[in-house]
Amino acid sequence: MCGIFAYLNYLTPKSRQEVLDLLVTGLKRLEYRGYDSTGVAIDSPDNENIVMVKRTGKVKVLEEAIQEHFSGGEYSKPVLTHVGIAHTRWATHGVPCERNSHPHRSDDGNGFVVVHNGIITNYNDVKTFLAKRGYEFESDTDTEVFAKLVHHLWKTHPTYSFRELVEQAILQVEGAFAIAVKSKYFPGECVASRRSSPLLVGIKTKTRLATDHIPILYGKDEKKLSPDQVLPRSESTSEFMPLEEKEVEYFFASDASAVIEHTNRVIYLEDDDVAAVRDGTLSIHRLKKSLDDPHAREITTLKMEIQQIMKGNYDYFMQKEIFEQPDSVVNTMRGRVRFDGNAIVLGGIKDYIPEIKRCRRLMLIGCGTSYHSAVATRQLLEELTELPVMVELASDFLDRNTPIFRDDVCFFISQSGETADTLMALRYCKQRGALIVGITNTVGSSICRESHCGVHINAGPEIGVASTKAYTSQFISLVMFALVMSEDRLSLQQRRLEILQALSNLADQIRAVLQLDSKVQELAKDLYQHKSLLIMGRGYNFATCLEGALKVKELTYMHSEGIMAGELKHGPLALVDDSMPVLMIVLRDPVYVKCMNALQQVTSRKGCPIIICEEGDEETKAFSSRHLEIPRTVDCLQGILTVIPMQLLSYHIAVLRGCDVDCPRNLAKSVTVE
Ligand code: G6Q
Ligand code: GLU
Repeated sequence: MCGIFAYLNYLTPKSRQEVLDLLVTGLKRLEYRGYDSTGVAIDSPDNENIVMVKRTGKVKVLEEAIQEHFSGGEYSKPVLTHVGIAHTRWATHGVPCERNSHPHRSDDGNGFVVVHNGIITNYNDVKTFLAKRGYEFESDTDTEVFAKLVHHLWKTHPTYSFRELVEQAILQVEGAFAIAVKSKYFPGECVASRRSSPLLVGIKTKTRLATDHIPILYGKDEKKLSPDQVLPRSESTSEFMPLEEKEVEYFFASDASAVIEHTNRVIYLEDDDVAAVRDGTLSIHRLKKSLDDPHAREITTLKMEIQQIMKGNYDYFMQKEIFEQPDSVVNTMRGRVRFDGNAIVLGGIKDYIPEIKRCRRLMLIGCGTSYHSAVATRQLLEELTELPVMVELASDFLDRNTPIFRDDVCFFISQSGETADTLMALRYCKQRGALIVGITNTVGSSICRESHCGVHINAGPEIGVASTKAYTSQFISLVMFALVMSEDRLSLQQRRLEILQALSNLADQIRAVLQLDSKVQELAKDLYQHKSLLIMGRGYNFATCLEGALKVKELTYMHSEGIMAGELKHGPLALVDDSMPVLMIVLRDPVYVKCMNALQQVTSRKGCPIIICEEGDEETKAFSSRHLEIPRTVDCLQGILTVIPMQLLSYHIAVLRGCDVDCPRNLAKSVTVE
């Protein structure tokens, strides 16, 4: 999810032009997170209103628009106190366009404006509630409901403070958010909050902050609060700073890369914290006090450089994205899988399910890693939909002029949503009357727009050219579709419950597999000087072999091949000897015996395979001194867990070989040419 940046100067003279420069620079520091549109909101020169500029495209486009709209005279006069908010958007609800860009407003008078990262999953309910009370919506986003909800609360609770209005609003919304809100009715105030999306507050004062924490307040404590509990005090006296010295600046941001150049003193907000600045004083509030709640939020000192902050504690974006997968798979399921009721709702295709159930066959079409997600889920789709399922490489599908019929349902899987081969295949099928379903990570992309319906995988922007978290989110999205299709099949309910249960454990199990990182790094040292790596498996793990081999090829420039273990005797076994690196996936699933058979074929030719097996499987481990043990999950989800070691292995081999992990040679993140 993308970028929030807000800046509040209190008794610190800044012109609106300087504030806008700060806001734009803050967005530039967040560009690396990926986005499709931008926007800012500041006080109007007459201090009576709020003015906004929003644009699709790069921050540069916004910067040019700001220079066009907000330059000269009034904007160069310094103001002592001001609040500006800014946003880079990665669309989840509503295509990238000016109308859908943030900030979003409560009414034509810009009474309240909000910037939001994340997904408000119950936005339709909130929208209905507000529409019944006369609110008209101007965007297709989920975010807009928040601005209007705060406005509605303001109208119905005139005595509420700004902080209380926002607090009451976040009580009503579900999903993930990081938000910053400003209002013309509360000049000089800013309120921010988060739930499942990151948000921090930077503090900059003329004198060193004497305090290293901000107390957490509950309910209406702020009226009882003694000044020294919240005012940053100068070091020199035990009193809090006299008014004229209370110059202070606050920075609200999605991550520290946007703050570090201004201050290294930051507070990382926790879920459901509400941070409010009023009269230059920062206070942090929580609605409910729980036993393990600390009494305060610590003001930490950043020690990282900007570059490092952008990648978190990781050296490469791809590495960061591998480790994001416990969270990205949850985001893919968020608001869709109801684990309590074992129900699944895919809003983007639910109206088409009856038509899909009557179709002749399902066709899954994609390229590269996206194609592999189709291979990975084909067997489960056949099982739960009881329909024929074809998986096709888009390029080959077009070369063959594959026959397509009106009662076909064609899925187009694409992280970027712009891959030329996949898009051409989509248009080929659409011309022939098939139903088109897009499975993409990019709202507003060509494949997204040209599909009749679809599922947004919500993996968040993927920066590394080699796809990792998008693969597992595509995988999960197709599994969710299979579960939706079998909702009314009595004979499949037990199977569905088993899968839903496994989905609820997936994030923790991915975390457990990621713990193997250092062990994988050791294995990479054995492999990185070789010329080739054979990866063997079958059944639900054949896709992992294909995907693992692709990762090795594209990241390390080594040859690698995913081999169907059942094919060994038909040729590939000739490659095996005591010097050929082999990795085998052998899990306790319906094809375990056949995989053990393949393992014995390899070891009897003096092969020394690395084995990916289930935790505690002593029988399988006995075949090799090099093994990676992964947690047990339902067979159709094993591919999520077995691909992680492959992602890590290809990463570590690439590092050892000195390759550019994020931008492998000859490759692009989106192949928009055929
Ligand atoms: C894999 C690469 C590449 C990608 C394809 C399809 O790591 O990223 O194989 O999967 O080029 O791209 P889209 O998913 O964007 O269509
Ligand atoms: N869901 C919001 C939208 O689609 C915010 C997306 C984001 O995180 O940028 O506008």
